[in-house]
Amino acid sequence: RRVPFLRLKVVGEPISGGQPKAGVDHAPIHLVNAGLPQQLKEIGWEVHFGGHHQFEEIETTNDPPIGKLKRPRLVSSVCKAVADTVGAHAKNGVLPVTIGGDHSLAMGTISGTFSQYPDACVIWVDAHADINTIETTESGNIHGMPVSFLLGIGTSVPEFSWIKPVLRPERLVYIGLRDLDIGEKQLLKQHGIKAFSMHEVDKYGIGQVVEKALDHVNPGRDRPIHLSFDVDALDPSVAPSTGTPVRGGLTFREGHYICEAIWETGLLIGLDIMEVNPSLEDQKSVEQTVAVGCSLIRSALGETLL
Ligand code: EXY
Ligand code: MN
Ligand code: MN
Ligand code: MN
Repeated sequence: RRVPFLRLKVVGEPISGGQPKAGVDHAPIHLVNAGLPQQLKEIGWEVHFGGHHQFEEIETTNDPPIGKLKRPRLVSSVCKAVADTVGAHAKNGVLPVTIGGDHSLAMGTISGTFSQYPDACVIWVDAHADINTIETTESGNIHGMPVSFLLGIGTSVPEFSWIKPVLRPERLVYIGLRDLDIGEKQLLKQHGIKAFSMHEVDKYGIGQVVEKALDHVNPGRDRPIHLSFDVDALDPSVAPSTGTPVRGGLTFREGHYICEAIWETGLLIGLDIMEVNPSLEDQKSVEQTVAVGCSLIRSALGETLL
């Protein structure tokens, strides 16, 4: 196989704007300090570490809510910058690996990869569906909303009009869901979006779930795949340092199996690891969560067990 270049695009502050807890913007530094670039070199990648993305030019002081949406201009501007960066990497044949930061960032990463791969599909691994619209959001936290913007559902918000509805409902599949708002459940039904909750993971086992998920979004195994992995999909005993933990999640192996199986398709064109928050829980939990973030990335990028 041709080993594509990997540019490890690490994004830093102020990328916690999609949710209220400080610290999630520090995750990239922690994963890099834990040795991620070197680990990826050891499994055969040419790693280009782009440095920690800075957003000084973005005005953050005057950013009142739009409807319920909190910090909308900040989140929109950051995601637009991320879309441009990720899009440029994709265009140059570089595999963009984005370490969040909060999951609102996926508006940027997916807009970026789809600018180069419009026929791609998305596998969204999360405890949450992140599909709230301006009408359904209860919290106003934009990290609970990126999917709705990418699908182009809900009333459009002019500040986010740069986001094109690049994602079609049938090209999206979820794995790991277990904490949805009522409005989100309605949206999934209304748009016929396929989801494998923890119930299906228990019922079929993770091997069958990944196979069924791929059969849905990628029946010919010929579409590029963007994997957007929120570490809160994992059980809090596996990834404790995250902003919105929900019990009853994926085991360590189930999470890694998903990454390995997607690597095996040979179709991965974009990877996000989101919502590690090194400011939450004790030192041991932080180290554990950062290490899991690194190992999920290695698994998605071809690290073999034997
Ligand atoms: N559904 C809730 C909300 O919209 O606020 C919780 C969202 C948590 C989102 C985390 C990133 O996955
Ligand atoms: Mn720190
Ligand atoms: Mn999420
Ligand atoms: Mn989540």
